[in-house]
Formats: sequence, C-alpha cells, structure tokens
Amino acid sequence: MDLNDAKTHELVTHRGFKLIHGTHDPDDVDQIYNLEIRDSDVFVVTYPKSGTIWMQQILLLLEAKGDLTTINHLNNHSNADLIPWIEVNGNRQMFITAPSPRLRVTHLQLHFMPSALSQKGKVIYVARNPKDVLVSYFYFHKLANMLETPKDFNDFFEKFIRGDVFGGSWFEHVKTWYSHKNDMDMLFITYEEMIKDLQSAVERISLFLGKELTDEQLANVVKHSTFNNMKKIPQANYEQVPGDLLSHHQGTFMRKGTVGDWKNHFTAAQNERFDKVFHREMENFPLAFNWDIMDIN
Ligand code: PPS
Repeated sequence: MDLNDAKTHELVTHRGFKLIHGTHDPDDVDQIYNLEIRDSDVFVVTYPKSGTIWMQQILLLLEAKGDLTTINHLNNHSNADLIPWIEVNGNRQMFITAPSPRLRVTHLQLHFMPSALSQKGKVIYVARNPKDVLVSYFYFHKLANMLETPKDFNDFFEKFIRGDVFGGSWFEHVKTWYSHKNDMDMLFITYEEMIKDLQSAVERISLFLGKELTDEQLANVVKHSTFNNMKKIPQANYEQVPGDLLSHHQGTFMRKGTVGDWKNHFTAAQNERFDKVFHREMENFPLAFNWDIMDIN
C-alpha cells in the first residue's frame, strides 16, 4: 500500500505484519532490528489484549520494590509512558539514549526485534487464550480511535480469525515466539496463570529478573497489580489518555479482567468454527490454554 494514500485506522501490511497507519512508521520499525541491547534491557512481548498493561504494572512495582507512591504515576504518567511501546513513532530514538534499566513493551513479531536479543537482555512473553483476546480486542476497537470501529461482533470475529487486525494472526504470533523461546533469555507466562495465582506469577517474574524483594515488598507488588486495584489507578487504566485517542464514553481499558468472557459473546456456531481453526493451527503445538474461570479456581 502507498502510505500516502492510507487513512487513519488503516492497517498497513509490512513484511508480513500489520501496523497501524499514523501510529507506526514501517521504516522506523525496520530499524528496531539493529538496536544495540544492554544486559539490563527487558522487553515484554504480547499479542494485543493479552495482559500488557498488567505486566507493565508488575515491572514498575518490582522496580519500586512494591511502593506504589514512588512510581512516576504521580506526574500523571501512564503505564505506557513509563514502559513505552518500542514500535510506536518516536519511541525507538528515545530508547537509544534512555538510562538503564530500559523496560519496553511490544506487539511486534519476532523478525522485527533487535537481533542482539539472542545475546543480551530479557524477554517476557505473555500469552492469553485467544477467545478472550478476541472479545477484549473487539471492545478495544470501540474504545481506541486509531482502530476501526467494528461493524458488528461477527465481522470482527472473522477479521480476527483472518489475522486482519493490528498484530496479525494470533496463531502466528504465539507460535513464532514460543518456538524461539530457547533462542533468548525468555520467560513465557500466560494470562490465565497470572489470574490463577498472581503471587506465584509475581515471584516467577521477580526471580527471572533477578530482583531481590522482601516478602512484604512482593506482597505489595501483588496487591497493587490486582484488577480491582489497578482499575482505581487512573494511570494504569489509561483514564488520562486524551479523548482523541480513547473514546472514554465507550468503556474502560480495564474492562473485565477475567477468563471465559468469550462465553458471553460467541454463538455456538462461532465457537465451533473457532475450535476448528484452533485445532488446525495449534495441532502438534505443545501449548494448552484455560478457557474457563471454573477450570483454574
Ligand atoms: S493492549 O491494548 O494490547 O495494551 O491491552 P493489554 O494490556 O494487553 O490487555 C488488556 C486486557 O488485560 C486486562 N487486564 C487485567 N486482567 C486481570 N488482572 C489485571 N490486573 C489486569 N490488567 C489488565 C484488561 O482488563 C483487558 O482485558 P479485558 O478482557 O478486556 O478486561
């Protein structure tokens, strides 16, 4: 696509991946591959709606040893200001000169990421069951003005299955990253594991990052990263993001935060179709997901 012809909302296919016109610049994204990496760099990698803001909150709290008041939220910075997207316009340049530790998030596919990540730095990949991702992403398309408002749920359902959304195919994203998890220093964790036992998840993340927190500090990290507590923090719920980016009257970023909400949205036919695609795509792949809150409690 000629970028000059692209309108806001439009997805731009670039090297097999879908970017958002106006939010991402393909030439700039291509330069991420050559970034120099430090041992202390940490990248949180997610397919959209898989728990990015949650992991940002946990990493910020681990840095702050559980003390919410020392996080720069006070200056009205959101989680994404404090742990920015590497692929968003202007952020790559900022990364180069930022002080350590450089904590970043990304939705990018592996082939765009700094090649030096195989030698240095750490990656935390968060995966979420794709039925809940689809529902969460549907609502986010209504909220986020940089994304096209879906015609209806079924229309979005088909787009998601085709991978015709920012982030491309969920299946490709998860499979590619998972199959390269031993090529770098990666922690692979699921949203459902975090829902099931946040304390253990936080301990795993802390250990992976080599942090040394007391039990009390860890307990505070857990306390300030629960859904209900994060929802009350405007900077962790993107409440202060300007209305031209998020239509706040359409809903809240922290929406339901649970496992199995897809059951309130999928028809029996959609579920059958999704299962077929899932089995075809994930056959022989050693990844299992929890689809229902009842299965993990
Ligand atoms: S984005 O736009 O890609 O950055 O979105 P992302 O942050 O990856 O995902 C948003 C969903 O994660 C849920 N969330 C949580 N669930 C449980 N506990 C906590 N603490 C938490 N924080 C964020 C958020 O509510 C979105 O999911 P849905 O299903 O829409 O509620």
